[in-house]
Amino acid sequence: MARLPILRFPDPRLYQKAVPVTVFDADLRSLIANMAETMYAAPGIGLAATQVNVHRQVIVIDTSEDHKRLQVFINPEIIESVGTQFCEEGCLSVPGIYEEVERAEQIKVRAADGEGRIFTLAAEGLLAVCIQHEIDHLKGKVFVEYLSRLKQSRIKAKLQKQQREMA
Ligand code: GNR
Ligand code: NI
Repeated sequence: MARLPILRFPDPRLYQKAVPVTVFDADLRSLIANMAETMYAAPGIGLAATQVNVHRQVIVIDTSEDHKRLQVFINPEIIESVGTQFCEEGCLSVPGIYEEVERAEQIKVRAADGEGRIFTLAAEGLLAVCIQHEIDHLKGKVFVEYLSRLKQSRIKAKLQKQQREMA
């Protein structure tokens, strides 16, 4: 297992659209294991392959307290969404920024697991928010794009300053 470097907003590679997974092999299982390790180490409650510069439709999520409920979503699709909720979101690709975003309250998602078995899952609350946030990453969308342009440019400036200070 290995920790993978996470791309930071506004890295243009975060805007790439992920392609569906067609082969469920050892390579995919190793990507999933490395993404899980990277997410737990960060720490975060979700990670999309896009964030580690792999442009395939792979998501890992664990919203449990004890880090024992890893959920894997390959080629996920939201097939139903109901209601709205507002949640203060953060993102490992936008470190230190937390902003309120509107999402569906309840969703049904269809996906494959790491072995290629199709399942559907009903989710609400934080899990539903996280799934929507991760599916956005696979489409090349970062949560800050829901914010005003003024907020977006302030966030860009702040992260670019952070990067300069680290260099
Ligand atoms: O760790 C994360 N926390 C979080 C909190 C509220 C809404 C969404 C998230 S996802 C985020 C990890 C991440 O960046 N996933 O792409
Ligand atoms: Ni994110």
